[in-house]
Amino acid sequence: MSRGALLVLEGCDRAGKSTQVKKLVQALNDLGIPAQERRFPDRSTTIGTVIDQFLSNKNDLPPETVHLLFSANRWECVAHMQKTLEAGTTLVVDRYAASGAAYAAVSTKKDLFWCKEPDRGLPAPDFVGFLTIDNNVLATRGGWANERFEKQEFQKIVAENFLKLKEDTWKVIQADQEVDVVHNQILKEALRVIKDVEGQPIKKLYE
Ligand code: DGP
Repeated sequence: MSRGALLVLEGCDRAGKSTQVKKLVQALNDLGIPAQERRFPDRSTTIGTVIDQFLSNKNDLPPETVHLLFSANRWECVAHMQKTLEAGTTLVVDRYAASGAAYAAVSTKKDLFWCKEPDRGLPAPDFVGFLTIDNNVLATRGGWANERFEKQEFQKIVAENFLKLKEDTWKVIQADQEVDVVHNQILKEALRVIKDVEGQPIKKLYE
């Protein structure tokens, strides 16, 4: 049986990732392609609960510790992700390792190389759609939750970090267009990648 693809949407807070993840899963399922949604941080796990408390300012932890917790939160889901992909189901993931490095480099003030290391060996995304949007437009979008990292200056540097992390599997998508225009671009890429990786093994990140 051919495997599913690991598709990731990345971007700053409020870039529209969650909307696009849902639309993509729905569109793939409508086309008869098995696909499931996932998001990181996964706040439903024990580690995710600590992350959730940190993000909502209910606990204080050193930034390095937080970084490792975010990574651990991804690692604890690996077996399930791998099983799902091997069973032929595509995963559409809202944030993954690039968020880990892009955010941690700001909060820990360490370089991106250091920040990438804990995620080395995770299942590698077959595709990363990076939703980019002007920082000032971002600031005017509703739905800010006043969580820990939701500050304009912080988000600006995160956006710069994302671009430094860009690899061949990435596509930069202008997110300040109509929702359906953005969706159609992502869907086109997703269909191409799902077909391309059918017979390929799941790669490991940064290896
Ligand atoms: P979200 O649930 O997508 O709104 O993410 C919550 C916040 O956590 C958001 O400000 C982005 C940040 N974040 C997501 N993943 C990571 C990560 O791996 N490391 C760090 N330091 N921050 C992250």
